Amino acid sequence: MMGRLIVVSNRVPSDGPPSGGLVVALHDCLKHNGGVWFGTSGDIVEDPEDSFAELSGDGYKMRTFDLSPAEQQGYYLGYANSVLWPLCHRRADLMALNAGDYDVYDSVNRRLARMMAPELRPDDHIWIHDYHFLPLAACLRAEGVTATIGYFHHIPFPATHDLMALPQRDLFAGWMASFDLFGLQTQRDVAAALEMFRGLNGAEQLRDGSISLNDRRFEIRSFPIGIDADAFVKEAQSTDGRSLLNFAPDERLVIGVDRLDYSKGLDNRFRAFGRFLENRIVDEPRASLLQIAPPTREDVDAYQQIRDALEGTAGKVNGEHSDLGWTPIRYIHHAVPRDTLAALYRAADVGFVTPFCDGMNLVAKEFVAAQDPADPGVLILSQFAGAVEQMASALIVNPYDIGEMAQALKQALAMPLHERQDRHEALARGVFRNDVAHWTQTYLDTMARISTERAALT
Ligand code: ADQ
Repeated sequence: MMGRLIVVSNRVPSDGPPSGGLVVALHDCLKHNGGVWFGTSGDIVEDPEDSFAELSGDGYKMRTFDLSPAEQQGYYLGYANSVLWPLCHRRADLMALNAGDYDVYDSVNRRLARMMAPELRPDDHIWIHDYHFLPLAACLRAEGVTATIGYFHHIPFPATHDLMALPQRDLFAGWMASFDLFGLQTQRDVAAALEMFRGLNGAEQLRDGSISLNDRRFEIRSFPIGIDADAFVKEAQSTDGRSLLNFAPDERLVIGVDRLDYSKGLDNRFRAFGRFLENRIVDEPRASLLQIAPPTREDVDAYQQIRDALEGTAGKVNGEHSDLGWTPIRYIHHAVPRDTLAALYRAADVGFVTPFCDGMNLVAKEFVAAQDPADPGVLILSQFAGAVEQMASALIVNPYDIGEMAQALKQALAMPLHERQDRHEALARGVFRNDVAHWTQTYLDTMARISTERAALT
């Protein structure tokens, strides 16, 4: 790689050793290439300074900046998580269009660009992550930055129809065109992005697949994110997951693991599990649903309602089906350590992953990686998770169809060993081959190619 790698993400792993597939993968790249990781510190202070705190990473630098209470509200909770998140998850109806939030979002991006620009070099490769920083390349260009800038959108690309509901819709294409590479999770997302540009004055799709808009030329490509599958196997084998549960010996385990978010389809999942229990034949072994769903973004209104709704549905299903020794839905509201999570996946007969809309969904991949290939569990996967493009051997369901999901549970729990093994083998091949290291390498190779092509043109 030619220049330094510069990473920008909302948070930097400044509080202890990096954990989680993406963070570890970015950490490894930076350690290998050298470079700088920029992001917020997590501290909210009254008058944040217009400068970075410097922390040492392992072979690279971290630069963090604080947010003011108004910035935390307008930039993070407001525009990023109450406008762009619902917009991208087909929930334009949940957008909270509060006057002023966009201005704060814009000003945080401008402030960051102003602080970053003096530290950047023309041969740097800047890799910006996620919807908190959609305007950042445009802001950096305005500061005179000429380096190659890539972006990765971890969540779905918004539908053209929904984008019309965004007051800043006219700015969206310009934000994208200020990057050199706009990375998306899936082919479906690329198609949605191209559709947006097809209808746009001044935009043209060139023969090599790149887009030209006014004086800019950039590429839109898909890079399906993966997990650190090898690490996950080790974690899954570290503990016997069933020993952590107070389960009857023949009790079957269905597992769901999600942040508590309206995009994850949790209420329908519980209702489908209830329908499955209604149709159950009495002599069949019991199946329980273990749902691990730590609350997130509790300061955002839409998130406060989900917890109540879910507790209501779980209470109803449990009220109808529990007996003295059995609670069919066990619902845990907090994060669990990764090795515990991995061991629970391995102990499960079914991974129940049913989002209404999801960029990729790493839980589906983690579930597959954690299985014992000799006796694997079955993955039930929503047709609306980005992961579905690579995981066709799962049982694919429509998360709006309660009956179909209930039927899929029945099918999964009755699936013969050879079919489980065949499906698992096909899924595992993809999960191990297209892991997170492959993802970072493919993205960075593409950025390097673009940077070489740009240099040849000048
Ligand atoms: P998320 O919406 O957070 O990510 P997902 O891809 O499923 O969704 O990743 C969640 C991660 O958090 C997984 O690694 C999971 O193990 C972990 N996790 C969830 N609940 C947990 C719990 N209770 N305890 C411990 N760990 C837990 C966004 C996009 C996704 C995209 C990813 C990565 O919304 O679509 O796949 O980024 O690009």
